[in-house]
Amino acid sequence: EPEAVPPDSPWFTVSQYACKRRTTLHNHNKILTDALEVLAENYEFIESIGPCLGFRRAASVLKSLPVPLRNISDIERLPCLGPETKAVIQDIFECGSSSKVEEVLTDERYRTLKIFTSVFGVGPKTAEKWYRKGLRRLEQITFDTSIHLNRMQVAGFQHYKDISKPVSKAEAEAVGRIIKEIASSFNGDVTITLTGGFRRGKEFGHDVDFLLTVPGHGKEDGLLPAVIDQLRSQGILLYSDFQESTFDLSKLPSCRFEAMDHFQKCFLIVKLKNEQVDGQQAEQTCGRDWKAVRVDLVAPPAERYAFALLGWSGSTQFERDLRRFARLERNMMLDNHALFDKTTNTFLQAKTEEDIFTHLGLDYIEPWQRNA
Ligand code: DCP
Ligand code: MG
Repeated sequence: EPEAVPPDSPWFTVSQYACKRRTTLHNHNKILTDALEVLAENYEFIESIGPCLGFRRAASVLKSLPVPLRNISDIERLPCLGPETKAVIQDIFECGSSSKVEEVLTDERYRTLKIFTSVFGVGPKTAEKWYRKGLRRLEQITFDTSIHLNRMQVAGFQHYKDISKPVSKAEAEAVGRIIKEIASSFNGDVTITLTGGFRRGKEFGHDVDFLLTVPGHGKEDGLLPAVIDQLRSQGILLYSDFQESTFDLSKLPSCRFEAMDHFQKCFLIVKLKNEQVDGQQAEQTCGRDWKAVRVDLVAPPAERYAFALLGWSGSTQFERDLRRFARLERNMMLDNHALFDKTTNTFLQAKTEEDIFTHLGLDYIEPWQRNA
């Protein structure tokens, strides 16, 4: 690890906005950020959104530091670190661990909700409901006949073993080749872009996210249903949830800028054969030669590509702060579809992510520097 930097060094001028920081995957303060993220998650489970975001923001600030924090006095100059965060950091400096975090980690409710929410389709609300019924283990859920599982959850339990394993970069690329080949037969001009964590340089992810675009107005219509049909007829579609586009340009000025976007998209589980993955032996896993993988496909209109790409590349904390920065510092509204300037009442057009950063008056941050 690099030496500690003196407190008058320029890196101590850290912005409160993740979009003004460069955060690579090299986290010099992982012990601290892991601890803070446990607390954030615990608050998320009890639906205390304020404290949850506070701890996530604090962890994000620490992830951007080029050196490990060594001294409690170093944190005085950093933004977004509240008294609770400081107490946790102090405990870790003094005792090697935080009693508050240890308490959460052994808490039955936290541990149970952590397990339940690890199932595809199960959020904190459902997990909480099951917990209150006295349920503690996944097997109890599948055997409890009074519990109604939706289609997504059924698939989540069915493929739990596979989709709770991390997806490797090689597996993500193999999925990309399959989708590219299928989508190209629908439209030869289709572009497939790997987004999400893999675009930020991660070696592993919980799913694979792709943006599919076709040049020309409305040419993406029907693309995803065609891809889904083809995956099904190849016998490699294990689950699909297709969401038709609700994107309407004429309604844009009045539309609410929100987290979920309105593009045509689908959430899939596909069968990935070992032989399709580079460098993977054709070994048999649990007596079979394939693995179930979670895949998200999004097909925005071509002229929305830059916004969709920026929005789907993450990290979630980076996205949150981009929007917060636009709103509070620029009087603009940013979402996955558009950037609206409230001062001039105009939409700002963008062909590339760089264009959007320029409109916001921000230095360009590369995808691999967005691991906030
Ligand atoms: N995203 C977002 N807001 C949401 C959901 C997603 O801004 N409510 C964006 C940010 C994410 C990206 O979409 O980075 C992809 O979502 P994932 O949940 O797949 O997140 P990652 O790809 O970053 O992580 P993982 O490696 O776990 O898949
Ligand atoms: Mg992802």
